[in-house]
Amino acid sequence: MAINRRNFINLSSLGIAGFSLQGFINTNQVKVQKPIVIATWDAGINANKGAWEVLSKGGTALDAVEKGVMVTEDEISCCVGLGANPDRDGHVTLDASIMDHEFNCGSVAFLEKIKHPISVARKVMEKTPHVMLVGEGAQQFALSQGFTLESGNLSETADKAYKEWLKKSTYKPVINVERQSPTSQLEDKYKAPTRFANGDWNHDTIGMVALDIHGNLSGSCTTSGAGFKLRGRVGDSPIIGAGLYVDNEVGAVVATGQGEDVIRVAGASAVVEHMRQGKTPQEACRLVVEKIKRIKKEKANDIQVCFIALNKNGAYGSYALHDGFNFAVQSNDENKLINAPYNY
Ligand code: SD4
Repeated sequence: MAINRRNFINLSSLGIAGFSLQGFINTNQVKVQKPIVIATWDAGINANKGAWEVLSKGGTALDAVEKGVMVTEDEISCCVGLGANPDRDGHVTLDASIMDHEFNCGSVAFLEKIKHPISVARKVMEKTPHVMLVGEGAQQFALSQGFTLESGNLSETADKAYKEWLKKSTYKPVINVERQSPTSQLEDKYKAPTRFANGDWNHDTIGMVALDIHGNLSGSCTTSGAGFKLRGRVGDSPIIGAGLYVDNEVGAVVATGQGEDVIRVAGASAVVEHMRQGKTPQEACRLVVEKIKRIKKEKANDIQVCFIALNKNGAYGSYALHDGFNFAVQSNDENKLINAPYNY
């Protein structure tokens, strides 16, 4: 049965136990919503389209999450791929990870001049006995696999932003407070109102999790990390268990926001474990966000952390520390942006 808005409304008005507006799950009679893909931020709309081309033809979640985030890596945005903002020394350095339904995983960190870090991460997973390659070694490996070395020149947008940053040269990561990036390439119909615009937006990520028609989950994550970061800084996105985790018996989770604080709590893995204990995807995300808030105390005001989660039944949910995070959901040919619930 196609799960659409009318089914949601009918079921909810009947008060069926276990029905949840964050997805579709009936605990008495579980219906699996598949295929389905969800991705972080407004860039997730275009990324989902890439993933849906694979999923709608019966392709695997693994292929879908790679193809999906490649769309964002190709877009000139401030935060993903080679067009992104550089580190404080003026170099774009990229982190990415991918994980399938059988605990296979691969990642790259501090990778330079390679266009599709997510595909290098997949090669690490499939062609090496390792999980993670970094820096020069990751680049050498990429070249050995046929990837091309790109110029390393900053995109026009990043060059402008870097020159602006150099005037102050302060290192103060700023939480993502806007629902759309200044360089958003979304069609107007998807654009959400920008709130709390302060002009300081400086980091972002595309993270994606998908459930395919065969009932398998996979996830991917790719980013330039925090804009104007210290050279060599690596965030949560390439750390399996922090930025990304998939357990096919339970669910798949990806994180975005202040990576250091996601790493501290093994964020994505922690969300999966809460789902294993019976929490809904949204509750599981909320519990980990609240833990980060407790740990950070008053410093929680200054950071943003967000999770999106998809369980093995295709129910999804999200939770953010602050207002301003949204994510895109594609299923049954509908692709929509949802504002995540938040703590503050
Ligand atoms: C990082 N988590 O490198 C990434 C950045 C991010 O929204 O997701 N920004 O810390």
